[in-house]
Amino acid sequence: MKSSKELEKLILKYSAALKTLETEISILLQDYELENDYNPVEHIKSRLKTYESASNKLISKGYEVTTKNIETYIHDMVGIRIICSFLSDVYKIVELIENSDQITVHDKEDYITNPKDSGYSSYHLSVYVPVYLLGGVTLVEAEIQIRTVAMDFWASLDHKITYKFQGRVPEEIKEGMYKCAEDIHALDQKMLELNQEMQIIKDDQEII
Ligand code: 0O2
Repeated sequence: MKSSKELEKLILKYSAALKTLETEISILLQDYELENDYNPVEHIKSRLKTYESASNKLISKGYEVTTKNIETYIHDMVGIRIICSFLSDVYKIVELIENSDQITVHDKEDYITNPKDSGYSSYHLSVYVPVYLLGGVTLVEAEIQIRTVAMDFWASLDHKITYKFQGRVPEEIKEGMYKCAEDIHALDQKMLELNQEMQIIKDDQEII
């Protein structure tokens, strides 16, 4: 199946969806910055899930590796990660995307308010983006992850640990990571408060 036209079509569809999503998000953010003189984003990463990674995910979920099953059961073939400085920025970006006419949000998971058992923290939006191909328009599923720099630091080490131990992570490392996730949450709160205090002092000085 790997070299079939069917698979090439699927990859074309996902690549087009990624480009549409990147463009729409970039326009929304530029417009927000013009309106508010503030850019809530540190950086953005995007990726198409590899065929190998999609196949492994299908196998781990107990499904046969077919293009149909990739379309049905893999919800994050197209992925964008938006990294911001402050907790409040995460929710600003969620609101921007929810109000977009191009992107349809069909599911959201607030792992910041309700972190995963591992300690993983991030805001996930499952969305549809329209893709125009010869046969007409199709809605393609994508996942947008929005998180702070600190949460991203945690997630990237967690990803390395999971990969190193091939999923069988020793208990003491799991506990250490959970503790770090708690510390990161407290740090994000403190940084947000300091930023708000700084803003109030700056505004007062401007009035004087
Ligand atoms: P990768 O390599 O990042 O693509 P689903 O993926 O929707 O079938 P699930 O697990 O309910 O199933 O989805 P969820 O919770 O939205 O998580 C999807 C993605 O979130 C993962 O994709 C990771 O990117 C990230 N994620 C979730 N939990 C963790 C965690 O404990 N640690 C880290 N580092 N990332 C996490 P993939 O496909 O698993 O991985």
